[in-house]
Formats: sequence, structure tokens, C-alpha cells
Amino acid sequence: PKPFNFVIPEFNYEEYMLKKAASVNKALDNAVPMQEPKKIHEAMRYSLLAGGKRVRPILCIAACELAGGDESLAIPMACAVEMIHTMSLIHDDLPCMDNDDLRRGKPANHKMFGEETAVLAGDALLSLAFEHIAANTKDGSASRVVRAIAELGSAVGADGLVAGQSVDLMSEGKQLNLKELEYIHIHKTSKLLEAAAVCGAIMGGGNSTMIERIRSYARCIGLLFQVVDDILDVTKSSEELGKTAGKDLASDKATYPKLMGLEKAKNFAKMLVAKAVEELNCFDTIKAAPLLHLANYIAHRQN
Ligand code: GRG
Repeated sequence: PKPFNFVIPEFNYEEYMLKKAASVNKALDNAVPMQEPKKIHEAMRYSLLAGGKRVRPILCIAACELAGGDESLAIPMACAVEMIHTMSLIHDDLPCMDNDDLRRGKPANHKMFGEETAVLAGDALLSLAFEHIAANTKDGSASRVVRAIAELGSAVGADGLVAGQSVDLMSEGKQLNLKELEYIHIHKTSKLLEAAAVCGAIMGGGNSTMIERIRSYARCIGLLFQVVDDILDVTKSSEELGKTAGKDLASDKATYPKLMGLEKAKNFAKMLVAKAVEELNCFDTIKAAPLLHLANYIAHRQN
């Protein structure tokens, strides 16, 4: 059964996603122009414009629109979220972290530019993210900008992404239980998705009830994102190997399918998407269509 069993005929999801991704890509390109010193700017642009799915910035814009604002109010915030996401990927791939050579099908930043430049490119993107919000958000919204910056900062630092990464690194070689696995996912993945949506809703002028419903929605899809990732790891590698047991069921890494079984993990994903949809039932369905479809997309994504 489909976890989300209604369509909104008035709404063309693919067209919406393509249009928003194009706006985000253009704004990101403008936000980091090629300039001196060339190497660092080239490294920043290399990863930032490497063609991610842009889920977080689109979530930010859609939440802003749902809360009553227009796209232009959320664009600097949306770009900042993608800059932070990108810097976290650059640092995650470093030899001292996950030590990955490839990212988005291309050589990782440190493989292209060297470790020192990759560290600096990440640092520069993190700093630019906050500068970009403060310097480029439309006039008249200073108090919203301050609230959103506080939200984003806390999602990224030692209570957010950094906490998730730190606990993940410390857990290497340990057998995690579900609660520990969830802590890592909530911090490494959900926090930034949640901040993207909440910051969008703040910029859009949403009231506190709207913002909190959007927050709960985003929490669900953040966890959903990771559960689906884990399920894809199993099902994809099963397909590739032509076997029933996938890579992650065999490896040491804790995943939802490994800890609860594949069927239960799939049911958990269905429960999360249903809860995410339920959180938005206080909004007009047509207006909430982008976020409803985004939840559905995350549940059914293939990469
Ligand atoms: C944030 C200050 C700061 C430091 C970084 C390295 C680190 C601390 C955190 C790691 C965070 C991390 C790599 C989380 C995984 C997030 C995740 C699910 C990535 C994949 O996201 P997609 O599928 O990727 O949206 P694309 O490529 O489409 O953007």
C-alpha cells in the first residue's frame, strides 16, 4: 500500500521541484562568484554546484510559501542551508572522518583540491552561509532573520550536526541499539532538514502554531530520509548482487533494516510519512501540496 494515497491534481510536483531547484542553483552560482584567491573559490564552487538534489533548500522555500511568504524571502536562507549541507559533506569525506574518495559521482573535494583546501572550503562555506542570510535577506524582516539564524546555528553546532557526527565517530566498532542509531540520525540528518523548514516558515511570517506543525512535519521526514536511505542500501545492493541479503545487512554498520528487520523498517517509513502528512492537516491541502509531495518523494526516492 502507498503511504500517501491521495493526489492533488492541481499540483505538478515535478515542475515545482525543477523550477525551485533552478532558482536555487542560480542563486548559489551568484552567491559564490569565481574570484581571488582562485583555489579556495574554485573548491567552494566545485562542491556547491556539483548537482545535489537540493531537498533542503526546496523544503525551506516550500515552508516559506506555506507560511505565507514568497520565494524571494526564503532564497538567501535556502542557499545558506545548502552551503551548510555541502560543507558538512566536504568535511564528512575527509580522510580523518569517513575517508570517501567520491561524492555525487565525482571525486571528493579533498581528492580534487587537497585536504587543506577542502577543510578551508568547508570553513568558508559555513561562514558564508550566515553572512549570506544577514547580508541578502530582503529589508523589513530583521527580527525574523535573527530568529532564523539562531535556529540554524543550533541545528549545525554541538547540539546538531556536529553532535551527530561526533557520536557517530565515537560509536565506530560498537554495537548500537535503535535509540543510539536514532540519536545519530536525528542529529546528522533531521536537524538540518528541520532547520531548513522552520527557517523557511519563520521567513514566511508563519505564526508559532504553523511553525511548530512544520517543525514536526520536518522531523518526521528527516528520520524518514534516513530510514529510506538504509532500506535503499539493502534493496539496491541485493539487486546489484542478485542476492536476498544486501550489503548493509552483512556489514557491521547499524541500520534500521539490520536492527528491526526489513519489513518493520518499511512499516516504520510508512508510519513516518503518514505522521508527516498528518502534521500538515491544519493547512489548506492545495497550499500544503509541495510539502505533502516532498514527503511522498522522500518515501519513494530511488537515490
Ligand atoms: C556542520 C560545522 C559542521 C561540521 C560538519 C562532517 C559533519 C560535521 C557532519 C556530517 C553530516 C552528514 C554527512 C550527514 C549526512 C547527511 C545526508 C543524509 C546526506 C545526503 O543528503 P542528500 O541525499 O545528498 O540530500 P545530495 O547529494 O542530494 O545533496
